[in-house]
Amino acid sequence: MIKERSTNKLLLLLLSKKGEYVSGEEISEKFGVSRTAIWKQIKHLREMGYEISSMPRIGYCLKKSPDLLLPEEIISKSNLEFLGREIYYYPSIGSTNEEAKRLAQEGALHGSLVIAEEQTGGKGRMGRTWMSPPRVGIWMSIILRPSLEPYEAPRITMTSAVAAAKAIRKSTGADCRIKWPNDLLIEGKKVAGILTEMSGDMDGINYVVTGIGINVNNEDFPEELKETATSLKLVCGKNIDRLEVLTEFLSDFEEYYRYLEAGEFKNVLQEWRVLCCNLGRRVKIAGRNFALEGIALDVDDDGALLVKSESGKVERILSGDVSLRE
Ligand code: BT5
Repeated sequence: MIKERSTNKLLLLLLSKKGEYVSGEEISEKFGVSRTAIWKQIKHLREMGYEISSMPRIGYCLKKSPDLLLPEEIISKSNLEFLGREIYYYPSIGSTNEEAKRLAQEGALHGSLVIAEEQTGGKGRMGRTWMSPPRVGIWMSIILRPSLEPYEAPRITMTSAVAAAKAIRKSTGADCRIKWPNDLLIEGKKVAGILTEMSGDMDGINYVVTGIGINVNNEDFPEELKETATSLKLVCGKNIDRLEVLTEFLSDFEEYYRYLEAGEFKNVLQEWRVLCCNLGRRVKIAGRNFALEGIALDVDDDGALLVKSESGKVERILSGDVSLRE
């Protein structure tokens, strides 16, 4: 596992002038380093997959980036306020949520991001696994220190769901829908999942980690997921730019999170309702120790699903797995 690295300033400069030549002289003056040191860094970037052309006496020009979710790529492609002030990037890790919790315990800043190209122990809810093969998806966790009460934490899952559904819709045109409580579906198949974990006590929330997994360029799934899972590539029939989906998601997340912090959760909820595919439909719910069938009427401010059961009674469901009946 490679530890988080400091931002590569040369890469940031080249990205900000993508397609243009930057002279060796300008680089060496800017960063106070020798021409040889620059050459070594260029060599390293090329080894990572960057296409950089060099012309004697003219300089270096970044032509093409590899398909990697590097912090420099995210920074240069987005205009974020609090997200990504710290970005921890890993080519491979067990679980970004586990790493984010560890970093949060150590004091990582509100808005820090933990991103991996591959997870070897990706987690779903209730001890389930999340398949996260290398370089095809967005496997990411956000560390938050919200001024919410612990019971309001499900609002963060809802905010992530709205932001992710919007980002997917914008960057692919696909009809991505939210399935309560934490799934995103396209054509009835799961394209993304959210896992929100919280640390808090009677006095309030210490931190929240919201983890999101989006299947972007997966070409197939193991037998047991074939019927239920999909990816943006499978839906659109072409490769999708992971960085574009990710940066859209981050800017949408910031937009909706602002409502959350400003006490205007109703704006998020309104979007959530429009995007949700459960409401008004017959659902079957499997909870940890209950099962229920009925009509999903609505969600409330705490993220609970309101289900009208056979007996006519409206039940408030806080967690569980939903299957759509008709
Ligand atoms: C979820 O759980 O859907 C939450 C997934 C969260 C994953 C992110 S990735 C970044 C962060 N770090 C982590 O370790 N996790 C988060 P749940 O609703 O319990 O669904 C899990 C179920 O989805 C599994 O039991 C499988 O049936 C199915 N599944 C597993 N991998 C999948 C995939 N890549 N695509 C679609 N379905 C999958």
